[in-house]
Amino acid sequence: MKRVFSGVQPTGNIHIGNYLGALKQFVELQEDGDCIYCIVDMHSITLPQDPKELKTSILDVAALYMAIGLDPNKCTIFIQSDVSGHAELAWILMCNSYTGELSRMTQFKQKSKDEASAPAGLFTYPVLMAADILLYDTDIVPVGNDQKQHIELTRDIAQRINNTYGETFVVPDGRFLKEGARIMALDDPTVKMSKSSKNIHSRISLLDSPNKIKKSIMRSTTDSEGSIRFDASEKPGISNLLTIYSAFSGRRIEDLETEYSSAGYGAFKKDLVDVVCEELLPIQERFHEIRPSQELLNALKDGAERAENIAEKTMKRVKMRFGLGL
Ligand code: AQP
Repeated sequence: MKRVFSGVQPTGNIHIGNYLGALKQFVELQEDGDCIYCIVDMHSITLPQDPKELKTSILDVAALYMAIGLDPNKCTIFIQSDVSGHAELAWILMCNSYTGELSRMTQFKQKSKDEASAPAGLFTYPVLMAADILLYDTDIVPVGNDQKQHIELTRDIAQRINNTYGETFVVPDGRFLKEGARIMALDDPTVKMSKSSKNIHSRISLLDSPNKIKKSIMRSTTDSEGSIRFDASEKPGISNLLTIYSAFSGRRIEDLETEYSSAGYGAFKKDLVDVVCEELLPIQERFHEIRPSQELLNALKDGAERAENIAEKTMKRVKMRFGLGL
């Protein structure tokens, strides 16, 4: 059975980019993989967070994991900071990473560009991500394709250590979907949809009301041509909406182009609102049941115990290879 690992940061509300790029894959994979899904709270403090909001957000993400269909009887769900091996391994990996390779990470460049002085954690966070993955002898990492560079870095670090210290880590592969690998912002389809954008209409969050979903889709940026066809470079707005429609409905983009060949953008957008609401409203219902439940806390506690067990074995092996400790 392949080991699968992935995570989501508890910063802001999970949006349909996170859902279509990563979370939907999580659900699919739990059927025949040994899946470990983490709420990566230590990643979120690379930028300042309000402690109360962070606590709430961690439980929101955990409840959303379960609301979209992750079953704690089939997979492991836990909070990253509950397993100390992540930070411990990150330090060892950091000593085997280079500032040159870290400064090439595009996410660091983007996230640090508005900071007068970027925290060191923002610079080294791809190494913490590598530690998250390598700690669990992961074979497959389901993520959106904005994480491709980080997966490559993880592979490089693992191979480097294996070559120098002997077989220590499983070298993981990323798993990227064709549809939904990168959902773009609704207000600016040249940048990815993101939790941290200041414009709430740039994204659809999984917990948005039908009214908000409608507003965000109806005012999304398209073009003046008026024809519904996929052309990511010339028509990025409508192409992004076609991708979202296709990913939610499971229908091929070519079929949607044919169906809407004589429709206007308004009619297409209205139907897209329905398709999105149809999938998100039942998730929201389940979320509100699970969020206050003891079942959620039990799942996280059991998940942390199982994760800790695996992590402990890896850390023993790593320390032995490096000659650390007694
Ligand atoms: N726009 C996207 N399209 C497809 N997949 C995406 N992911 C993120 N944005 C998109 C995937 O979602 C997973 C969880 O992401 P994350 O929470 O760990 O962090 P992120 O990539 O930094 O997400 P955001 O929403 O862009 O947050 P901020 O604004 O805080 O940076 C990952 O698998 C990611 O690939």
